[in-house]
Amino acid sequence: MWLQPDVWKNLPVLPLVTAIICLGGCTNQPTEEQLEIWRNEAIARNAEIVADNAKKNQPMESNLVIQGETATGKSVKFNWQQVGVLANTYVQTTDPNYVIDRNQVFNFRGLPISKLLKEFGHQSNVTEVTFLSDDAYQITVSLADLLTYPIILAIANNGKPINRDQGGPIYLVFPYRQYPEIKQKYDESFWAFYVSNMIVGTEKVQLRVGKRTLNLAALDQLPQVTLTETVGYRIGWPSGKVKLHGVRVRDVLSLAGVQLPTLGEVVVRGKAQVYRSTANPMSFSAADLRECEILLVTRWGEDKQLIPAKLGGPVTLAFSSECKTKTSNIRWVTFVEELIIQP
Ligand SMILES: Nc1nc2c(c(=O)[nH]1)N[C@H]1C(S)=C(S)[C@@H](COP(=O)(O)O)O[C@H]1N2
Ligand SMILES: [Mo]
Repeated sequence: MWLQPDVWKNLPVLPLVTAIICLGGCTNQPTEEQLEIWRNEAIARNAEIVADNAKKNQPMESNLVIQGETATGKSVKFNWQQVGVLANTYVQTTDPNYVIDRNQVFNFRGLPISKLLKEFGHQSNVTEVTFLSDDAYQITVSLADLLTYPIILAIANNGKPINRDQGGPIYLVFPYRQYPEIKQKYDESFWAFYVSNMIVGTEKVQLRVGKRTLNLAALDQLPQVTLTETVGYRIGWPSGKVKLHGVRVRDVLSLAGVQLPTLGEVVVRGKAQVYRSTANPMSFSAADLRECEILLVTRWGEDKQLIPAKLGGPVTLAFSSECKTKTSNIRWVTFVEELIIQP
């Protein structure tokens, strides 16, 4: 019986090589013909990888949402075409993430954040703005700096859309060349790739559960639980254990009048694209909720301060490191917006 070609491809290479060599009398030298076949296979596989990467690197389209403590408190969503229209500001600067040549100057075109802030306003207590990316990466910049310097959400570089491997389609760019002082304050880690949300100050708690939307006062009615844990994502927080205060996901479900079926799951949706994937959702079973303290936290520290956007607030999913859920890939979720019941 002959193996089908696609079966060949999936076999481990080494045993196959040994087998073929031994058929030909157990020398250690593959024949010229065999080498030629392997060479062609390698070339074909390589072409496949190159094509695949090219596809992944297509500049993609992205929406941009501006929200939080804007003048009206409402959020605005721009589609890709509207983003393009707003991108009327040019910044010539080096790019600290262009490691091939850190002195090379690029001409970025993007949306001027100072103008967006003036257009949509901000409440008087606001001191910072947080940018969130598709991969849930987030960085926070002071409002004063955003109003002072031409910091832009770039969508083009030297006249071309920005590929994903260069931080596109929307890349936060700082005017390093014109304002060297900005470089001291905001290093390359502030150049956020694939930005999707600009959060002015911190949003109000608005948690969608089934048909209900719960605010902070509603969550505060539930039994309060404190978890002392090292925060499960790499932003803003003090290192080591911190006190997190919130409510149990299972209590939130009952408050909203939602029943979780015995074999059902609750999906925790965060704002970032990675938390909205339907293929790989962050979900917990009824058993997880029963056996673990899975919390939605809104406050932290000894003085129970509200969790600001800078730390992934106002609502963050947290659970104990001792919690053994059936799904091992669960992570802490920032900017939790919705609990979805799946039967
Ligand atoms: N969306 C997003 N932007 C990001 C990051 C990231 O993980 N996600 N990493 C930051 C950091 S820490 C640095 S140093 C630079 C370069 O990151 P890289 O070395 O992972 O390419 O991009 C910044 N922007
Ligand atoms: Mo970094």
